[in-house]
Amino acid sequence: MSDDPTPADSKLTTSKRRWASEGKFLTGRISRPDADRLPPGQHLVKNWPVLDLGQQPTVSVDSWRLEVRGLVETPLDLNWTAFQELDQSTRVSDIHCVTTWSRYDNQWQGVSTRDLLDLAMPKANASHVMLTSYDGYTTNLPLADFAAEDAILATSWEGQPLSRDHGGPMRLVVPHLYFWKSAKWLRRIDLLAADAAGFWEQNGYHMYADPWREQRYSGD
Ligand SMILES: Nc1nc2c(c(=O)[nH]1)N[C@H]1C(S)=C(S)[C@@H](COP(=O)(O)O)O[C@H]1N2
Ligand SMILES: [Mo]
Repeated sequence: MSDDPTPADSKLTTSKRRWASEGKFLTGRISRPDADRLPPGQHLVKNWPVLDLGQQPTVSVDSWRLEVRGLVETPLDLNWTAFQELDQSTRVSDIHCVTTWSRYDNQWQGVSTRDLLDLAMPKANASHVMLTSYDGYTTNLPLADFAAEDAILATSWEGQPLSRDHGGPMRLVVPHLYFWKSAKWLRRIDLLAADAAGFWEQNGYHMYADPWREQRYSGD
C-alpha cells in the first residue's frame, strides 16, 4: 500500500486505535469523591510498610532485564538503558494493602504500562497478564487493569530511586487493586488468553482484588 504509516506512527496508534474500538480500557473507573477515597476496612498510615516473601533480591541495573512475552506482536527484552529511553511518566496514587493499611499520595516515576503495551502490541486474544519477579513471586490481573491510566512501571518514588526493599530498581504499581498485585522487582510480563492464579491467588487470595469491594480472599 502506498499510504503505509511510519513505524513510529504504527506502533503508537495501531494498538491504541484497536483498544479504543474494542473499549478495552473502559473499566468504569472514574476519580473517586474524597468520602469514598479510603476503601472499607482500611486505615491510613503515614509510613510505608515493607511486605514481601522475605527474600529481597539484589538486582543491579547492569544485570536488570524486563521481558514482555506471550500474546504480543513484538516480544520485548529491555535492558536498563533501553527502559530509561522509553517515555517517562509521573503518576500520583494511593496504596491499599490487603493487610488493611492505605497510604495516600505516592508519587511515582517510570514507564506507564500503556506506553510499554504500545511497543509490545498485545494480540487481539490477549486478555490477562501474569507478572513474574526476581524473587520468584508471581501475580495475575486482567490486561485492562494492567493498562489502567494510572498504572506505572515505577523506578522512582517521591523523586528518589525506588529502594530495594520496595522493589527497586523497578516495580509495578496498579493503584486501583490491592497492593499484592503490584509486583516488586518485576522481570517478566506474559500476556495470556485466560486468567491464571499467581502466588497469593493460589494461596487463598482473590483473583481480582478490588479494595472497594473488599475482595481480599477467594470467597469474598
Ligand atoms: N516480587 C514481589 N512483589 C510483591 C510481593 C512479593 O513478595 N514479591 N509482595 C506483595 C505484597 S503482598 C504487597 S502488600 C506489596 C508490598 O509492597 P511494599 O513492600 O513496597 O509495601 O508488594 C507486593 N509485591
Ligand atoms: Mo500484601
